[in-house]
Parts: sequence; C-alpha cells; structure tokens
Amino acid sequence: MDKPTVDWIKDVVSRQNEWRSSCVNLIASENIMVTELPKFESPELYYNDFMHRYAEGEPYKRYYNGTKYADELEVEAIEYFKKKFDASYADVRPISGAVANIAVFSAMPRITNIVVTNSLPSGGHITHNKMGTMTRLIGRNVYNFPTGENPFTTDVDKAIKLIRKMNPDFVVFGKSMFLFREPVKEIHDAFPDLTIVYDAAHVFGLVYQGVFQQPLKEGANIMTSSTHKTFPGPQGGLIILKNDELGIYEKSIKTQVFPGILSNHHLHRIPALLAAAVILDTELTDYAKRVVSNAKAFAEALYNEGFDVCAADYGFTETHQVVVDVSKLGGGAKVANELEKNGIICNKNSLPWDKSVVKPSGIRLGVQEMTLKGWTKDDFIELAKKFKNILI
Ligand code: DSN
Repeated sequence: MDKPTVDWIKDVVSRQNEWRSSCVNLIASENIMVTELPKFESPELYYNDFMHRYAEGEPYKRYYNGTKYADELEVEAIEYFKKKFDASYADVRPISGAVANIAVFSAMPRITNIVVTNSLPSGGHITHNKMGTMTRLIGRNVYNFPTGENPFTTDVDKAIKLIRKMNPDFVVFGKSMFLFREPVKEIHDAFPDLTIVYDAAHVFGLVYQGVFQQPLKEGANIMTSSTHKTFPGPQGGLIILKNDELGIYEKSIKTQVFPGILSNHHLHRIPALLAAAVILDTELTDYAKRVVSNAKAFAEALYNEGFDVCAADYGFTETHQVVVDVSKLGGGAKVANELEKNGIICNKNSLPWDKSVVKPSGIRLGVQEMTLKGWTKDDFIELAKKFKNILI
C-alpha cells in the first residue's frame, strides 16, 4: 500500500487496535479508560466536540467564548477531586503527569535550589531527576534518597540526615517502579515545615480508592498525578493541594499551569476523567483492591515458577506492580522482547543495584489493565505458567 494515504493510516490504526487489544498488556504506566469497558461504553465521553475547542484560563474566566459547557464540566471535576481529597485546590488542566510536575517543580521557591528525590535505578521518575526535567529543564540540583535494607524503599534515618545536610527547597516522593509506600509521614514528622510533593501517578487509583497510603493525610502538601495508570481515566494530569489555606502554593502553581506552561488543555478528556472518578466511586468500588491482590498473586505465582521476583522477603508488592530480576535470563530487554513475541507486553526496568540504566536487569509488570478487563488471581497464576514456558 502507498504511504502515507488516508487508507494506509487507517490500516495502521486498525492493526494497532487489533494487536494491543488482543495482547496481555502489562505496562505498569498504562491502562484503558474505564469508559471503554463494554459495561460503560460511552465513546462520546472522550470523542466529542470539546476536542476541537480552546478554553485558556480558568472556568468562567476564559480568554475565549464558546466555553460554557467546558466551564460547567471543569468546575464539577475540580470540586469532585477537592471533595474526595478534602483539598484546598485541584487543577485538572495539566495534560500529563509530567506537565503537572513541570508546573509544580518550577513554581516552588528557589532558596537553596536543592531538591531530594528518588533516583532512577531506585524507581524515581525521569521528571524528578538530573537527566530529565528537574535539572535539564528547571535547573535544580538533585540529591537522591538513600535506599533501605529493602532496596525498593527509602532508608528513613539516612534520608533525614541527607535532608538536614542539604536543606532542600522541597522533596519529591513517588516513583515509576513503585512497590511499597513512601515515608511521607516519617519525613513530615521530622521536618514539619518541609514542602513535600508526592507524585502519585502510578498509584493514583490505589490512593483514590483507599488501598494505599494517603499522602495528603500523611503530610504531603502537594500531590501531582497522571490520570491513566491505576486510575483508569483518559491520559492527562492532575495537581491537588492540601493544607494550603493561605494559598502559598496555589497562586504560583496556578500561574505556572497557565499562562506558564499550557495554552489549551485538551478539553475533550475532562468528561472521561470525571466519569472515571464517578464510576470508581459508584460501580467499580473494589477495583483497586482487586488490582493489589492480583499483583500479589502474580508475584507469588512467578516466584513459585522459579523467577527471581524482587522483594520476596518483604511480601513482593503493595501496589499494582511486580518487578522481576531477569539478569540470569539475559536481562530486561531480551526478556521483554521475547514476551512481546508471545503477545505479552511489558517493559525492561533498571533495578536498584544496576550500575547503569543502559542495560536494565529487570522487567516491570503491572496488573491494572488486565484487572480492569476482568482478570482474576487464577488468570495471573496461569500467566505465570506461561511466563515459565516462554522464558525458562
Ligand atoms: N515513564 C512512565 C512509566 O513509569 O512507565 C511514566 O511516565
């Protein structure tokens, strides 16, 4: 077929749709929108006229006309998340978790210009680190939390010493490889005046449904997130502020979101975002619970099949993720490619003890999408057998 014709483009899209909907999708940062499930299927919640429109600014104070319904929905979404988290401010405009982070990290004061975050090998996100947004774009000096005896957690005593020594403007918790809770309460208790940002992107659905730590109750001042991982909404971002009655953070973050970073904020996703929240609160109230128990069952089953599942001494996982050290099987890249040939999609991942991020020795598996599609523990136990047949 000649390229690129419209027919060829349609054909690629149709091959993608067919392929990925027939795969076992285990990328921990992905999900399908809950509004795509046959039970709730309502394409108009995402594919709608809002996608052609602009609405710069805040609801009812826009720079454009024609926004009355966008305003109505955005106000409702803001109020919904504020109420859910007993928050003083919610911003649904960031179009991704990374954009939410850019807005927050650049809005914070610069006194020492130092930030403490999780390192990439210990699971930290690229936006929190030197090679990514925090230093490359925002120009802040980054120090990383020391890992604990369980290398998938932070050593609290050493973290306290580091914070005391470096006097950071703020610290960032939250990770991309995220197995266990973060020591938000411990660090808040040690430094009640320290600004804590919690990037909930991976675990937002679990936080939302109360099956994981509650960072804003534990002392985090700001929660950033994406809205499409364990929270099965459309791709997008979110900022939620707690304990900000004086508006210390709100004003600077709000102006960083707009006019600092965004022009349009992709209005068509707001109905699907709000619908996902409503569905989790009314219909799929046990979704996050099922996610965590499926992840535990999958980890245990892989371990029983002979895989080096990480954090075995610590119960494997408290989230949607399972991490496996596949260095003896040729490393993360080789294993992830082999799985893809067999219709299983996951990603290679650096492990805390890897010397370089170039040749990751692990794979990261997320159960949230297959759980949303109805998979149970038995399905994951079967999948572990399939992993053995393919890889060992
Ligand atoms: N880098 C993505 C991940 O965790 O897979 C999130 O942005």
